[in-house]
Amino acid sequence: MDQNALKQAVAEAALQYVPDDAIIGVGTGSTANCFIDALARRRDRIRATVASSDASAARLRSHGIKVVELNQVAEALAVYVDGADEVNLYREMIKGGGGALTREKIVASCAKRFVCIVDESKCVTRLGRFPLPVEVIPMARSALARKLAAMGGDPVWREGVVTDNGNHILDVRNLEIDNPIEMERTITHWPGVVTCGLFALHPADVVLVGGKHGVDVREGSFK
Ligand code: A5P
Repeated sequence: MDQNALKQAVAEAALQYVPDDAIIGVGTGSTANCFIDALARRRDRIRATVASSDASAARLRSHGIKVVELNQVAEALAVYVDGADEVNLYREMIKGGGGALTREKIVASCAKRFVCIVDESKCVTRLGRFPLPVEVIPMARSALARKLAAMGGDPVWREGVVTDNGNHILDVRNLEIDNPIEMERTITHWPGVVTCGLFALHPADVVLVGGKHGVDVREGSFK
């Protein structure tokens, strides 16, 4: 099975976590795109969606799926479905390879449940091989790059990329992520950081992993 087929398999499997007549959160990236395409078949059973990026909103609308702003939604979203760049056994993730990390974290935080959909290449025992994206206010970029370097990382400005929020992204290689929760807390508290791509304080509730033997469901506590 090629990687795209694995992404489609987990996207299909995620549909069972979508209740009828609900408002749901939808992520960003190639795996989330597979989920959006699968969702299109049952568009009549969805009340609305909240998208984590302009790109996902456009794809949802192209399928005739209703998209609303998060500010229009007064209730908790039933579920948030999204991919990840890396996920560990504790369901902690690195996200933001597609640059949508801030909106992803916001929409995920408004959902009752985060269902992460990945192919097996994203599963790691230790986070950090994938460069950690950090969204920063443009005027703070160089100062924050120095702080990330002092922490042991090698930050690289994702030049030419402006996020949907008008900000810049630093991709940080070679960080020793011994404690993802602590690192997320530390980086997020620096003035000028909008958010970092660690999703450890609020990890996924369920991870669906697509492999050659089918879809593996990971949930429950490991800690
Ligand atoms: C988008 O900003 C990211 O967080 C994506 O969820 C992540 O990069 C996974 O994308 P793919 O499904 O394309 O690998």
